[in-house]
Order: sequence, then C-alpha cells, then structure tokens
Amino acid sequence: MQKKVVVFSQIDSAFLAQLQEQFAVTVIQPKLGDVNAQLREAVVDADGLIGAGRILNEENLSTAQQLKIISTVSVGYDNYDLNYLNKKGIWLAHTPHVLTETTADLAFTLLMSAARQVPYLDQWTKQGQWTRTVGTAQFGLDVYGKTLGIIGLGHIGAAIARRGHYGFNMRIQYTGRKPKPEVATAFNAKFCDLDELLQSSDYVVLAVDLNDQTKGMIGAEQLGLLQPHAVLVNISRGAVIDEAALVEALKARQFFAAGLDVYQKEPLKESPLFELENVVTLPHIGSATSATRHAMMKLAYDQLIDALEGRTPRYLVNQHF
Ligand code: 8YV
Repeated sequence: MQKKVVVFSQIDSAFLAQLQEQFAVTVIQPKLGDVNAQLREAVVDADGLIGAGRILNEENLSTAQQLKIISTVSVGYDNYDLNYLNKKGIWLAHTPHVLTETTADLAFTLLMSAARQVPYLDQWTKQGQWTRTVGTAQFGLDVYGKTLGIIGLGHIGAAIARRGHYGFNMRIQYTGRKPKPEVATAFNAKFCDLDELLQSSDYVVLAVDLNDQTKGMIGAEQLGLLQPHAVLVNISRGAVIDEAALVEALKARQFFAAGLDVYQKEPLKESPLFELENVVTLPHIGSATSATRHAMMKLAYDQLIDALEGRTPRYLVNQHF
C-alpha cells in the first residue's frame, strides 16, 4: 500500500512534487484554520512527517497509528516533545552540519552590524541626515583584536570562534557544559564560567541549544554583568534570554547593543525592541541562504525516504528508545 506523508510547513515545491510522485501527501494549510486539528486528522494513517517551525507533541500527534519518522528541516529540535516521541518509538531526524557556516556568517553579520550601528546609520543616511562629517553618536566599536565570548561551543559556536580567531585576531573564550579542548585548542579558546565570560567579553554570542538548562539562562542579573561597551548576539533561540529584561537593559543602555535573530515568540510582529536604536532585529534567518535551505531540505527529504524505505537515517536525534 502507498505510504502517507504529511508536510507540516511550507516546503520547496520541487521536493513537494517528488514526494507527491511517491506517496499520498497531505499538506497542512494554516489558511484553512486550526492547524492542530488538521494535524490530528492527517497523522492518523501517516508514516512520515516533514517540515519545520511547528510544535509537535502529544496534543497533535496522539492520533498517529503508524508514524515512523518526523524529519525536521532544522538543526534545532526544541519544537518536538522528545519524551513523547521516544515513548511512541517515533524517530526524529534533523539537519546538522549543512547550516553551520551559514549560521556562523549570520552571527558575524549581527556582531558587526551592532558594533558599527549599521541599520541605524543606513536609515540615518537615507533620511538625509548626513549633512556634515559624522559625530560621536554615529561612532561604533572596534571588533578586530577584541575578546569574543561564545556560549555553546558546538558546531556553530566553533565556526564563529574560527571566524573570530583567524579573521579578526580575537581572543576567544567560551562556556558550556564542559571544556572541549579538542575544539578549543585550534582557536586558543579559554574555558570559563558564564559569569566570567559575561564580565570579560567585548562580544558575547549565544550559540546554545534550547533545553531545560539553557532556557532563561540570560536574565537581568546576567545582563547586568556585561561591560558598558559589550555587544550581545543571539542566533540560538529566543527563550535563552529573558526578553523583557533585555528590553529594559537596552533601554537603560547598560551595554552597547544587541543583535538578535531569534525571539521568545516568533514571528515577532510587534515588540518594544522595535523602538530601540541599539538593537539589530532580524527575522530568524540564521540558515536562510538559498543554497543552505536547499541543502537542509534535501537532507531532511533523504532522511524521510531512508526511514520510509527501511533504512536508518543518518542524523537521528533519538536513536535509542
Ligand atoms: C530554522 C533553525 O529555524 O535549523 C534551525 O534550528 O533555527 C533554522 O535553520 C528553520 O527551521 C529552517 O527551516
């Protein structure tokens, strides 16, 4: 019998067409209303799910009778209830590596943009405010040779460290669950605890997964440790920072600026952050280049097919039930 696949977010039309050639495909359509109700109905006889950006848990998966795999088009898997998937023996495959360099590029884009006030000065120039040579309000901060603190030296964190070390001659320090000498040695990176990192870095980049340990790890107290000239960049997940505390700290100009790609609630349609000049706000585009999104989609597609054809996908999050 033909297998059934549920596509739970917008995906590249060429991949969708390939899926439709081989499987019975249901595409979840937010325009048609209650997405969870659509999911509950669609997953009943589904063998595989593919997509990204949707919370999948007992509430919308409990009707599934024969679900083998969820293939997420993302490296992060905080949207999925792993305990539930493990209990049900449902595989979760994700897309590491293919987005590492692209996301590290974006971390540096935010770092540089915040340091040199790029969005503010772009607006300032376009508004015709450049009537004579710039003054101190338009000055930025040096990046070259400064201290870069990375929270989470995983693949993406290490790619950021490499850019800082080789490209900008930065001193690298990092924090995380444990020291990683096998990664850190190449960048001469020093392991330190979170407080020390916040107190002594010129640039702080958050590159951790979202989990119980990292949720809310940067609150008012931690923000208070940043140096007045520091720049904070978040390319991980919004919930790692207490956003209300961040807004207050930015309003009070406790540190120089922030560069954000992720937020507690996405999409970010309105926010006090929009009123602030010392924050650069991007719409969660860490991996969003054409080439990388294509590579992520291809990897997710291949892993879905692997599972449906009886092979074990390469990048399973929950291999052992
Ligand atoms: C995406 C990301 O959010 O891979 C991740 O974990 O945060 C981004 O690349 C997105 O889900 C891509 O589909």
